[in-house]
Amino acid sequence: MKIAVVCYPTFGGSGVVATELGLEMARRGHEIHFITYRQPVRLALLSPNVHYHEVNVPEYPLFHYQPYELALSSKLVDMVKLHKIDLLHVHYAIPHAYAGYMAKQMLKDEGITIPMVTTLHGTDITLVGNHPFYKTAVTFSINKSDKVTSVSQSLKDDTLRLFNIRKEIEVIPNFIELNNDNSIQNPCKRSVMAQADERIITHISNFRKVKNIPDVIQIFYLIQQKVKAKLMMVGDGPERAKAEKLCEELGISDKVIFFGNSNEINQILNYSDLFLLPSQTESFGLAALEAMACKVPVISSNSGGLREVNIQGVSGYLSDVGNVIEMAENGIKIISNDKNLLEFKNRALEVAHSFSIEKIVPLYENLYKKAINDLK
Ligand code: GMT
Repeated sequence: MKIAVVCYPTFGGSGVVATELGLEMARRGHEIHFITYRQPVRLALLSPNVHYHEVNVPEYPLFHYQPYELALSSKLVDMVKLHKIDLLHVHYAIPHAYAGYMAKQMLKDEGITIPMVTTLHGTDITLVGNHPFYKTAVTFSINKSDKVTSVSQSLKDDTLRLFNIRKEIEVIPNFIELNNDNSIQNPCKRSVMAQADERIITHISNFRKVKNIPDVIQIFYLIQQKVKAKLMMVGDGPERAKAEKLCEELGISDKVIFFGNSNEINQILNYSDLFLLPSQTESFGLAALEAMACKVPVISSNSGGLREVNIQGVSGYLSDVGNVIEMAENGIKIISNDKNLLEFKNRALEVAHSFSIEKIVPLYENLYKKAINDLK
């Protein structure tokens, strides 16, 4: 199949999933065309089956808002015609499903019918999409998609509760490539991060408000009073400066390393003993799965899809949003004892196996085939 993939190319779960899915489909022999405004961050290597087409939006001073959807839908039409693409897969309803629908209509006018698969990732539904200013267009674009998938049952339930959806939504959870241990080729030293007798606790996100960054710091603050530990804060975003200030106020700056955005996620996770994700809302929590795949138990909130990823008492513990005391107590329970920690580490990896790339990607492959056949 020849598949056009539309996604956000930045550091963020939806872009990561779109890129990894595209790359795996390319490895399975399909031809993949990423169509977006910048080369996706995890698309380091282009291969003969992987192509990238940049969407350019010319700046025009008279426009207060530059019309990205217009440029994207035009580019989609041009690329579908030029490369004889069979299917569009748009990640994120806003504005990708909308632009995809416009492209489909323009192609139809030229006698070309092409199916569109829309994958809902979370913020497009729970945080932005149901804003009254967007809701009508988001509902329309979802209903006009040929196939709709969501990354968790919780997100499917939210979508059906918040929007008037007439389309079937198939849950296809996010996935992880196990055995992708790039720390072997490129080892970073544990001693750079912590002393031998200190536990390593990690948080990775884009530091948006929804990630409850102050809770991450508070949980660590409580844990380090009982267990010698260092906190690795990986990623960047609007809440980072406040987090650094909070560490200063709590007198723990020397125990917290702020890495900024990093391409060495696996190396850092491979040395980690605990992962913190106390988010306000999380449709899936890909970062938690990435941690579990590196044998790192997870302390998370119980919001949204996290309940489907982090299994209570097995791969870690879940608590109500904001209950930092319970989260810290559970964290201490896991890391204060070597035997207990090892058991949690092994079980975290076991749970991650149920989301392996080999299990999940065929679900997309079958859905693509169905979408193409349904239009024949
Ligand atoms: O919240 C983020 O970190 C970014 C956001 C995105 O749009 O990329 O992530 C969403 O999609 C991810 C991939 O499916 C999920 O793992 C995240 O849980 C989801 N974020 C939220 O629901 C807040």
